[in-house]
Amino acid sequence: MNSNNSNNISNLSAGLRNIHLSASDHHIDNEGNFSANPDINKQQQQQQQQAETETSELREFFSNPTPTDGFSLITHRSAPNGFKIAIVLSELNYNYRTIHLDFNKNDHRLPQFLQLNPNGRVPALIDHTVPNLNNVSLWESGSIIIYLVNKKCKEDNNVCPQIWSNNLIEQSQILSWLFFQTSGHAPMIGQALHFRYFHTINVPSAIDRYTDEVRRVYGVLEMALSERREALIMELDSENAESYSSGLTPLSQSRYFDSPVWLVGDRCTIADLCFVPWNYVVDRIGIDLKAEFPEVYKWTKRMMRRPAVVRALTEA
Ligand SMILES: N[C@@H](CCC(=O)N[C@@H](CS)C(=O)NCC(=O)O)C(=O)O
Repeated sequence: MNSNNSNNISNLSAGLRNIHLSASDHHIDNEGNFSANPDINKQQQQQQQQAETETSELREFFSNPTPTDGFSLITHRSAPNGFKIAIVLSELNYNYRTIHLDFNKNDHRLPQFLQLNPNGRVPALIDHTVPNLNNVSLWESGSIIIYLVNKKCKEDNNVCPQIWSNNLIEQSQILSWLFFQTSGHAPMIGQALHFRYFHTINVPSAIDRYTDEVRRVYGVLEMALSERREALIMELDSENAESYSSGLTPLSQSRYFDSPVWLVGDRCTIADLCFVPWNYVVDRIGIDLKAEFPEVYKWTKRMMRRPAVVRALTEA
């Protein structure tokens, strides 16, 4: 595991705070018409040739003997999906090394990398611990997370880790949130970030469309967590339940108003944890979780204090 990073600043935060617009790949003429920069193809070819001769963490990883222990997590310094895997590895106490891919050096197009992940994106994970199969490669963050919790469960004689479940109904509820995160949450924030910071022309309607969709998704989470909160208060604060139900006393007055609530069951699971790295960067698209989605904010803050999450966000 990367344990030499002793400072407390999250790499994810540092990476995302450095994102900037690149203006070199488009051209606007005197009348304001947009076109691809005529030199762009030439530039790209030159960059590609140069990239092919460069070194990088990933190239070094491939040119060295394959590790025989733990996991190798291939990610990027500002990739929330990579931090999701680091969090789960860390929660499960698995040892891993991190290899940072460099998109500027075309690492994602390397044939060896495409063999690990045909989609050419991060994260990819290699499990070096499977007997007789030194390299099991995994890709798609949701699928990697499911692999890891099931592997741990098997290793512990079918006693599932706290962040997973061996109850079929609970499993399906956890998976619903995990799939919702990977298909509805992450891609919408990704697109909102893209149109806000990376797209070559300013398209306000696209920025609005994706930012609104992210807000809708947070509305779904806020509602789910608020329902858990209400149920918890009604159960634990039963002597005041009638007063809360009739609206005479606001729920915010309950001493359980800040108690932990989770998406599934009464403990933190991968259903919750998979949202953390993206919640952490959503202020970059102008969403203020604390003001707009207070339950999501409390829930995220609680998870950010978990030692395994702190380790993953600072070390991966
Ligand atoms: N569905 C994939 C998404 C992977 C993905 O898009 N990763 C981002 C980083 S968070 C990436 O590699 N982006 C590079 C690009 O878009 O070229 C997963 O969950 O693993």
